[in-house]
Amino acid sequence: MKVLKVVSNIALLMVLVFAMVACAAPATPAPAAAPAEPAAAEPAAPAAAEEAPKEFTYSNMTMCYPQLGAESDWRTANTASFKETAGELGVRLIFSDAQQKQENQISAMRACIAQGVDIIALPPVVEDGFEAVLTEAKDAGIPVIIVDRSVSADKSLYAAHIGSDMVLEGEKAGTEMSKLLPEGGKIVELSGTTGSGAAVGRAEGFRKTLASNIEIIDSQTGNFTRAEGKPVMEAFLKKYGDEIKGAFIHNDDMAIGAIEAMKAAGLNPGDIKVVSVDGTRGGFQAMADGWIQVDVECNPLLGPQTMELALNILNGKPFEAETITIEEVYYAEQAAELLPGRKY
Ligand code: GYE
Repeated sequence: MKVLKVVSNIALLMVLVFAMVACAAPATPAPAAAPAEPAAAEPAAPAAAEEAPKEFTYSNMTMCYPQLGAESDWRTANTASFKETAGELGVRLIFSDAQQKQENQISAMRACIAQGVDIIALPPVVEDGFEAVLTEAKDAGIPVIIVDRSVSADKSLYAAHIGSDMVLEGEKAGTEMSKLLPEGGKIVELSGTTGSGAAVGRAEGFRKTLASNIEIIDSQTGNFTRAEGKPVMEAFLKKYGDEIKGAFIHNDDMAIGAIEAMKAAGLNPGDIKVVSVDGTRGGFQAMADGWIQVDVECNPLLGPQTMELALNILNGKPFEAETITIEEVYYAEQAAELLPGRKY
């Protein structure tokens, strides 16, 4: 571009000199706008084209995805879904990993706003505290799609939400736990990241459908990771021993950590009835091995739908403000058969 400009400037000079010599015009400086031809040589876009709204396509769209972390197999699959879809469609994806820290996620969003991306897809680590940065995006004219977990911010601050109904997942888990413990009994809860839409919704839904003869004697967070799930279960086992008849665990990674603790304590599969969430391959394997009785599915493969939604938003086409992922409930008996077909 620079070379082009230099060449066109030289051309402009030559034409000017030629015009001056040919017309024997007085040697006064030529007004800048005088030569019509050389001006046309400048590759300036006509004003009208600037005013026309840009037609977005996958290949001219830049999407920012400030991922919240890499805490679970669910998250790994979610990241892969966005990266693979972007690669296939030709979308330019600006990806970052906030390591489960909200301040990192907010900084990543601010960097994207400063770069002038076309759209931001945000999987919020927690529900509260995104108002300021969402307002900044809105003021900059950058639409935001909330992906996966929810935010507590006013709906006017973002364009759409796409993800699971976490309350419904909790309700399904509560129903299943009630079926697993018809006689009732004491159970524990290993909850997800404190303040996250996933943990808040699942806890709420679970309590709605749980039979009244079942008592949640303790609930602690394992932050959605295997590493933190294991010590939480160890502590529960130490404290309550064989009083524990069931465990509601908010994701498969924490369940896998908790199973390690159960094995170490000498328990057998099924001694504690486990209801988990996600339906990852790891969860299915644990079901096939008898450690998890029921797995409530939570689908992480949100890349294709989110990118299609983004295109509609950017092009001013009609779009759904709320898209809920359709999900199943899986049982230990089906696990071995379905495991090879699981996509994450
Ligand atoms: O269940 C868990 C992940 O927000 C739905 O986050 C997601 C949850 C998912 O770490 O495994």
